[in-house]
Amino acid sequence: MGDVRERDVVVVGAGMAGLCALVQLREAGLTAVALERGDGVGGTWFWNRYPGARCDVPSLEYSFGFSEELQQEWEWSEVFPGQVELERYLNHVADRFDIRRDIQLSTSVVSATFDEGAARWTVATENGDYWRARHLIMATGGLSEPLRPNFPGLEDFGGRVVRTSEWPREGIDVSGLRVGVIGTGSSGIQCVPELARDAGALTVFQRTATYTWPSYNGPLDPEVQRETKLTYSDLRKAQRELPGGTTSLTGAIIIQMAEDKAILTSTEGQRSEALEKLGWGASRVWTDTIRNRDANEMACDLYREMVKRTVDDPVTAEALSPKDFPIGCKRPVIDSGWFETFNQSHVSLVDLRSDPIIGFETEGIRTESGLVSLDVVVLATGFDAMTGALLRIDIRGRDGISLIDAWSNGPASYLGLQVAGFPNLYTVTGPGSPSVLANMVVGIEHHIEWIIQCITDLDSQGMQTIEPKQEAQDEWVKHVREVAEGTMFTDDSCNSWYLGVNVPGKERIFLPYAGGINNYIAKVDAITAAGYEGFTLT
Ligand code: NA7
Repeated sequence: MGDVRERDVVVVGAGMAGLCALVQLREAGLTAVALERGDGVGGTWFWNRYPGARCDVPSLEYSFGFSEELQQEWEWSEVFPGQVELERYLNHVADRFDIRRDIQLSTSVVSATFDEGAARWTVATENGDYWRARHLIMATGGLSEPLRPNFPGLEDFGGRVVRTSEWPREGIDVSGLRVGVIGTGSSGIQCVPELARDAGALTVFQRTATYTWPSYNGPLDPEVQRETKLTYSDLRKAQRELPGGTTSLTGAIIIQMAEDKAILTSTEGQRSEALEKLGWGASRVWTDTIRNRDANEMACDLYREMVKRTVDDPVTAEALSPKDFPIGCKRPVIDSGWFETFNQSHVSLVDLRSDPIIGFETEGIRTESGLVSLDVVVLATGFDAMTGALLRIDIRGRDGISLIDAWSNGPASYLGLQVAGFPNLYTVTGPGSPSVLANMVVGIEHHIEWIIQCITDLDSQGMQTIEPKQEAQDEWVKHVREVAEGTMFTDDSCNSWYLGVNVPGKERIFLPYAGGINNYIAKVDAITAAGYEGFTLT
């Protein structure tokens, strides 16, 4: 082993969670380093720089609340922040709090091993560096390990292939080019209208149609921003008291969209009225669609009616209408002109259900019905969510047990924060925590606060390690499963990345905690107040 550098804490990742951790670790008087794979900070907002990349939580709420000065001085320009603005914001955070000196960029962590005798983690990087620390914070992000589907003949393609999650900094000029996009999740749906603007021809290859709602994004009213800032701490408090961690009604959190109305008992007249008044929103305002599949199907009908009204070509409209799974099973997407884009004459859809991809050829993509000639192919094919980035690293806890083995039956954790057998290892917004089901920034800040409080408490009590008791972890895993049961998240027809089914071979397990971040925070607070109930401190 070469040079080994020592800190109190090693943080893996310098995205939102890593930056938040560094600022607060420094304030708590702890030494830390963040090891970051990218050559810049920002995590998700560093990598996903494809045209149209935008957050689905409003900017005033998708921002840090840990510093009053920061939230007062930063000015957001749009209701929903785009990637460029978010990356600029996160760079500002790094500069403002002078944390760049604690960040080592272009550094991929390959392994982390717990030394029981010394109660230290040793972290090895691809560059051959070693770091030792008492605590290891995995701030690796929930959607940071891209899926790389193996399309036959991909290497033979004569054009350019680019992933939305690895979009080049200098951008790609698609002016006049024939562009193909594979994948119609958030990333595909966001980039298609933007690419269509310049492309000579655009072909979208869709395997599953998506429920997506217009974001109605636009410039942020300066008066709204000013007023929000007058009582920002109230807003931050309110976020933690709501299931989705946001007060926004247009955000991604479907559970908050429900008014006090059941669709099952509604009249046809009421449903038509909802369509006329609310348009796309008509499919999201009912209380009984979250747990009742029949109710949900009625809301889906309203949704499909809107697709029909928006897309000119009936065959394309039919193919773009989601059918076999309920609203709310997958993460709702917000878009800027997705359906309208298909009314442009140079944009076409290939429905892979009826016309599957056979493979790539030099000229383009061959489907059963023929060859689509292409210059550029954009892969918007998603991520190995929530566990991919953790399991890519060879993490070994007590007795050399690997996280891969510990999670061979699915990711088990206590509170989504710690794993039995892996002392002083923390998974920020890990599986088993609300994470992707709530405003991520609220989840991140809450976890970082908890971790730093925990380290401080250990130090003041003369303790070296903390880890969950097996029974407490088992109970939590059971609770996470029970909370999601009976919701659309776990409906048999649901094939979401929340369930891991988009990854070949990944066990079908619902990964995040669906009980609401408000309830989650209350539970964590109670456990902490009871002297870290369910944890072993040594
Ligand atoms: P998603 O939501 O996982 O979407 C990936 C898309 O790629 C989805 O439409 C997939 O179809 C499609 N896909 C994946 N593999 C293939 C293959 N082999 N052939 C054809 N199509 C394929 O990822 P995103 O990046 O869009 O969004 C992830 C999250 O980021 C999003 O939920 C927001 O939270 C932000 P499928 O549906 O599996 O049939």
